[in-house]
Amino acid sequence: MQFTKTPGWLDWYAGPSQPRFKLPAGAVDAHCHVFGPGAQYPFAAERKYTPCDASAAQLFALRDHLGFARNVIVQATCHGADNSAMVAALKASEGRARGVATVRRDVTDAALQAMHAAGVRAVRFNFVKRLVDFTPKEELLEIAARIAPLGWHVVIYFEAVDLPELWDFFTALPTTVVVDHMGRPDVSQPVDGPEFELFVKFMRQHPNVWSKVTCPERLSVTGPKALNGETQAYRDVVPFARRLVDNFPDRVLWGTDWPHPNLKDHMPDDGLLVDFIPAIASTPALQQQLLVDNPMRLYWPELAIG
Ligand code: 0GY
Repeated sequence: MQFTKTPGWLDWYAGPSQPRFKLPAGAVDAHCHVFGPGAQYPFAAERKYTPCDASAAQLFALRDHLGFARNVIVQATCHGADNSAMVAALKASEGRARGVATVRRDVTDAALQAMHAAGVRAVRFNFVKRLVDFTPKEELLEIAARIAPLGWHVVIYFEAVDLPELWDFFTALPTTVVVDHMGRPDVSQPVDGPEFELFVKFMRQHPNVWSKVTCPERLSVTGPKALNGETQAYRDVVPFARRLVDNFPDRVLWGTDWPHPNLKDHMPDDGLLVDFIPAIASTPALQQQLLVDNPMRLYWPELAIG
């Protein structure tokens, strides 16, 4: 099947730079996607965007170029609940990738078991209205109850303004809960303002909640350019991510978000994204937790040390 990508959609950055920051041995890119290729793994009828192709082989080439050892591949909404592209990528990784799936309530136990064998360790519940249609919360709770015995967790994606309304649902989930992109804060607001305070409270009061300190390119208003003598790209995102890394060093994850769906103004150089890491995890010990110890504990517990 032939697909035409959504107008204005930027392709992922070919030829990323070599990061200056050297990743610790065993680092995990804990948030990335594969798209198709559409001719082999068609995009879902219910999708809200049509991406460019971004194959498993291209993801693994990026992994090796940047110096990561492993990937966590998150099912993208453009594939709906057909996890076959993601699962094929897990199989092709030969144990170096784990997956986060999207499932509906009619998923069979056999399908869950097959995904587990391939390396899936979580489901994603998405509440970002531009990406998905509404799924009733009782359906999601039913899914959560079915995946919990497999040792899987739930990844949640939502906008910061929706946290108050979703709070009771999130805190009722029976598993570890991993939040995508810090709950998408409005980084033009103060880092100690009410919106982000609520997110910090969410993590403080609920030790089963983790956060990905990801997507500066998606959250930033100041953008990638250094301005007025500043040398820090995405500098408005730094205090938010840093606050989470400093306060919850054993419950944060980092990933590239390659191939960066839905970006229309600016496509990041993934090498420069890696160079952003020391700005938010300021010591080698914090970097080791963020990039190795935490993702290994969550996705490869059988290999994790300590
Ligand atoms: C991300 C962010 C986005 C998209 C998706 O599954 C997706 O389509 O996650 C977004 O548009 O904010 O994590 O890649």
